[in-house]
Amino acid sequence: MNKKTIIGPSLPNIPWEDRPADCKDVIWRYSKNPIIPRNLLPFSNSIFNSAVVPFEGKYAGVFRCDDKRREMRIHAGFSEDGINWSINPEPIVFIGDKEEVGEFEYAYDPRVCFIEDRYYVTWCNGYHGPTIGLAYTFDFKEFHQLDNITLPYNRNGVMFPRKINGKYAMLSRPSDTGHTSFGDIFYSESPDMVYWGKHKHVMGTRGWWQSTKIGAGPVPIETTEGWLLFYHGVLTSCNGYVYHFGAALLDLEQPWKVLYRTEPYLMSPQMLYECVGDVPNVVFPCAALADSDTGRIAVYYGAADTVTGVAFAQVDELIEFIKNNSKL
Ligand code: BMA
Repeated sequence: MNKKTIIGPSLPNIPWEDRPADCKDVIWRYSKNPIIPRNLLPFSNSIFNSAVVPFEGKYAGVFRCDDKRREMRIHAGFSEDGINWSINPEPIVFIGDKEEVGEFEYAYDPRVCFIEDRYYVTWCNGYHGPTIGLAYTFDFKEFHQLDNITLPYNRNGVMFPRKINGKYAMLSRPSDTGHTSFGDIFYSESPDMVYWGKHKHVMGTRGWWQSTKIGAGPVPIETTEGWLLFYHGVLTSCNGYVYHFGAALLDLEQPWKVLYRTEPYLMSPQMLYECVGDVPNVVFPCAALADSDTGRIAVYYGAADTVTGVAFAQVDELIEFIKNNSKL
């Protein structure tokens, strides 16, 4: 049945639950959300906005764990099934940190992307303000930190999983030092993961749920219809920011060209664990798994800056929805 829309490996053990009979949405939540509680670690205040990838037939990931001092650190974790996680109590200590890259200030909102032979981690790295940190690992035990890939101030740095036109490629969202009230998504490329340039505008804010700022979410999924990008969109209500997410399809060889983009959101904060927490009314996707055999997709998202949830979609249905509900 499946048309092999996803260009990529099969993932037979992808976490999955069928859509509930009473759900009409194109994306649906796992019934046992949140999968990671805020207090999984004895000292953790919250575990959210985290990144998972297939690893050695199972799963590994990098998790944002804020501790009870409210310091923001990232930790490695492992799982047999992508649902039940064991997270290292010690934060990642980067090799190359300090001497080469500068004093540690904070680390949050990681993304993990397998490119060629290793896993690259990008995150919001405190270096005289928020910027995009970069490290690689082969085993989720040793992490080698490289130079920051943008000047401050920037957030939501997300790699593409393969070179595009012979260059590494990433999306990022220039910002400011605070709770930025603006933000568009830009594309940059690099021959070597060090020097980044040829910056291009991909997409900006627009009405309603994406009117204040937008930012790339999980590593884009390559499909026959373009790069499938989940992205968050923020509106400013009388009670502050509200974080939703939608999706876009980007041209495969010129990903700064947006082919389709959802006018309605795919998910807004509606469940108690998305509306109540340290920052109410936030769904914030940072990772997605995809199985090219079945077309199944699992999206991992932070809820209310407190816990982690997962939601599911079928790629063909999702792409049809994006195309039928698109406004550029
Ligand atoms: C952003 C980041 C995210 C967070 C969101 C909502 O600026 O700090 O980590 O989920 O705000 O608080």
